[in-house]
Amino acid sequence: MPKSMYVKPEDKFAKRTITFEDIPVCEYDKTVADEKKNFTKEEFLGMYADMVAIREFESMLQSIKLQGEYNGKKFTYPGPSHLAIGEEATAVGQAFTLDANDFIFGTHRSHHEVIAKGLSAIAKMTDEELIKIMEEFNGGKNYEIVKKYTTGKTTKDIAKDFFIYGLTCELFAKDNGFARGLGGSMHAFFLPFGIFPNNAIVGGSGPIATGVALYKKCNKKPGIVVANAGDGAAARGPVYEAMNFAAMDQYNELWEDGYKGGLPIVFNFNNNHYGMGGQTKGETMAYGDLARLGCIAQNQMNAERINGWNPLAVIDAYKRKRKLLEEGKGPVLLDVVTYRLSGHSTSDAMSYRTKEEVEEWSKLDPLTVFPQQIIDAKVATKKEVEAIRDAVIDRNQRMLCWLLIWKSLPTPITTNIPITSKASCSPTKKLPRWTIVNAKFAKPRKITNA
Ligand SMILES: Cc1ncc(C[n+]2csc(CCOP(=O)(O)OP(=O)(O)O)c2C)c(N)n1
Ligand SMILES: [Mg+2]
Repeated sequence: MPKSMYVKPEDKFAKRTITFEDIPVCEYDKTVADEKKNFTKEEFLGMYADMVAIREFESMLQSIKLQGEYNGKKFTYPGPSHLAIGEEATAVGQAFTLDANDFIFGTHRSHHEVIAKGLSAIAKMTDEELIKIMEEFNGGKNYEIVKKYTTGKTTKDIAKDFFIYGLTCELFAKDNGFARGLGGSMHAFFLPFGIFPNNAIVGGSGPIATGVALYKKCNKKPGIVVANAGDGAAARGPVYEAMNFAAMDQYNELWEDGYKGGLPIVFNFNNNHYGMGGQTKGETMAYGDLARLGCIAQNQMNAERINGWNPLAVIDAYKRKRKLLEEGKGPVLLDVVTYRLSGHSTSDAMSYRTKEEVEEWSKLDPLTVFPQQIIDAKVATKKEVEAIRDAVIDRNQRMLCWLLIWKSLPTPITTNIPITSKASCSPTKKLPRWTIVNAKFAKPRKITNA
């Protein structure tokens, strides 16, 4: 109620037109060859490696969920499985520019965002920082296991094993999970890497992330906040409330110097065109294009629609939008075009879309297109690209070996048993080495979209 803002009748009744700025749609269309000078070979291959890490991790879950096995080893996974097969480039592009001071919040479908953010944080942190995190988490228990069984030669490789192991344990409800196995697939998080808890309430990330962005602004903390949400979440009231809260006029009109400007937050809509079986554009929504929703704010939330199947397009957008957020010109809305090749969950019969539609998208699968661009641009050879894929598959297999070892440990609700106990729960005996050898898997296999 600022009396300084006098409500003048003649202003309120004045004849005028409300205008809007054009909203860019998929303007960035560069390839690896076009961007060869702006990224290193390591960076291009790193993007691909992280995309494969996600695809393979989720293919593993899918295989265990549907067939009860992964590469010949039997497992059960009774938890939820909202896979993001097809949406990997979207997450990797987003995470590429983010560091541990940038916080992400997610949804029921967020394994991809978690993995991408974790691997990106590892790539950016120093060895000392990573070792400290590994030593401190869970009283160092996870690090002990990782050190013992990792094949990683560098601290970063060991940290990747540590990270994927903690996530795997979390999903399989094991005590060594990042939330002691109590959160599971839809609530995974790891704060040291800036990964905040995901949330199965559609649109739930919006208001929570906005609160954190307000905290960052008021306390002048570094970094930005990303509220990941699906296109279906754009129909949810709390999401609009959050976007309005993040863009309120008072930040510019009334807040004192040094604190002016909208909140440092990106409302990142992963627009896969479906909310379960409902098609958003044309059916359940009124927006035509999701990016239009930015018009709830005077700065149109710097809204833009981008190609989420090109990691380079997502990186480009995040670099530009971060600058705006740092200048106090937030919030930002990104309508990130993507597509899930898998079902809404593994029990989805996909009766709401045709086989032809999925096949057409499959032909553009970033997991095929991006590595081919790397090879065509002579950034790396086919052999180098394939070696990356094999290493990732090998890591997943090792993670499951480790899980297999600890598989008979009770779930966290009942356990206090030290982690050094044998699979049979003998409290003291250390695991014999042969358990690992015995648990070896078949040779790396080809990645499919199945
Ligand atoms: C408030 C709320 N309503 C309904 C659901 C059930 N539900 C779970 S996922 C989902 C669809 C969400 O679609 P979208 O936001 O586009 O995300 P996507 O699944 O496509 O990644 C629905 C309706 C829920 N979890 N929370
Ligand atoms: Mg959706």
